[in-house]
Amino acid sequence: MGRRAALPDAGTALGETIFALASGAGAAGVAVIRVSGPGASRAMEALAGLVPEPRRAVLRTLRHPKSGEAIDRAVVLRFAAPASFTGEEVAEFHVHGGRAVIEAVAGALLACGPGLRPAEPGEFSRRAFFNGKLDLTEAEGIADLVAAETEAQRRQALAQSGGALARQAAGWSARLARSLALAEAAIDFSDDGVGEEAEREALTDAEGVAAEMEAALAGGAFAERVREGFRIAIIGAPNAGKSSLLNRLAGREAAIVSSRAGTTRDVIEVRMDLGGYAVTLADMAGLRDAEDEVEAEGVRRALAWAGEADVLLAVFDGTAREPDQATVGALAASRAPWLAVSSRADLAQVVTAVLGRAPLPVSSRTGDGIGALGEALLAEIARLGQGLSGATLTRARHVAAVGEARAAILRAMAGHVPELRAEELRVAMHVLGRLTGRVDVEELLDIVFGSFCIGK
Ligand SMILES: Nc1nc2c(ncn2[C@@H]2O[C@H](COP(=O)(O)OP(=O)(O)OP(=O)(O)O)[C@@H](O)[C@H]2O)c(=O)[nH]1
Ligand SMILES: [Mg+2]
Repeated sequence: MGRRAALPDAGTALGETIFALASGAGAAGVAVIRVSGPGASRAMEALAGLVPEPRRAVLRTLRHPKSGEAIDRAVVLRFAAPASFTGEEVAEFHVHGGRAVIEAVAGALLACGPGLRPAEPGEFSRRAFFNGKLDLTEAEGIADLVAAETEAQRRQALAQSGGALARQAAGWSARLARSLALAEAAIDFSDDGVGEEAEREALTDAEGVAAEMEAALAGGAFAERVREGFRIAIIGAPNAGKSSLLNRLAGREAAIVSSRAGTTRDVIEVRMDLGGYAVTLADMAGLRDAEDEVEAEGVRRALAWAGEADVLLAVFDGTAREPDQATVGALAASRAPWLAVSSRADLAQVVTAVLGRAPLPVSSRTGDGIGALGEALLAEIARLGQGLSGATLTRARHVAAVGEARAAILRAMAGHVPELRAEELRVAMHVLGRLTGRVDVEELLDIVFGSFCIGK
């Protein structure tokens, strides 16, 4: 697969040697300081007094290259170009993970002389990209893997960093290239009857690609949510028990609870891991025509947040004679799936049905029903992903590019002028190239690598 970008941009001085802490900040058993570039072996020689065989770990005392003072005993390891993460010469110092040790190693590396400097955020991955080790989507997958907090995020990021989307896009590109060749043949041979058949074949193939893109786009929203977290809005009447439920689910007193109706005004978001999925659970103002100006603003914000939610969790006061009508109305009007609970299950329950469904009884006081609620929420989230083929479009950028490419193919299929058809297929390929970084990449690099932390 030809992954090489057209040209390195001016901001990437590939001749320089960079270094950074590759492991996390804060005291730890081991910290890894990574050096990449043509001066990596020289830096290792200067600090460790030897350049070991590639991929052979050696225990050495690191010393300051000028003063000779011992810094730490460390495992040193090197990788020879191009068989390294960046594709360059790479040296790694595995030191004890204390702040002073890390500072001293950084100081010693700087003392090695010019040409060795601290890395910018994302610079290691940027170099890997320029050296053809990763395409843009794989680099994004690595950033996601580093940021992954839940199982679903980890699995998705691992697939992406391993090239799931890169392979899919490359497959589409190759087929479009063939369609384009046929479309061009149709133009060249339009006079001798070969044209029509070639053109039909070109379109059938492109049509197949467009259909696959459509399936990927359908899974895109889900994949994006896995990455960013599903949004669950807790709605209900004032005093229904929303904040108590949030606190119970979160396992901490995130929101103020009181017997006064209209306590919560701001939207209170809590991030949690729900059975492997990242979710943002939001408690909000109770739905009513509030007289109080501040509460009315709270209700407005609640409705706005709920309008964007992936799942609505409606809390009905289980001891009330009637389910709250404002909440029932919100559920009836919602596009998102919803789940109803009746609160205060430790007291006598009266509410039996909401829009024809039995609400799940929960008690935030005793914890009864909370486990079942967690499972029901998880099932709703899993249902959102049902029937979707491989979730590969994990970012808005991917969804936009594939959507654009698909639109171009559809225009190619609808058009009647062979020259314009070929041009639309070319547009589709170009857009796919931008997705993986094979063309037109410069403007994208800062977006992709800007979110990396230093050392990645
Ligand atoms: N017995 C019992 N009381 C509960 C339960 N859940 C909430 N309450 C009580 O109901 C009252 C209202 O609870 P909140 O959680 O503040 O209700 P809310 O829906 O957030 O109310 P607003 O923020 O005003 O909209 C408080 O006095 C809680 O202690 C429960 O499971 N059992
Ligand atoms: Mg509240």
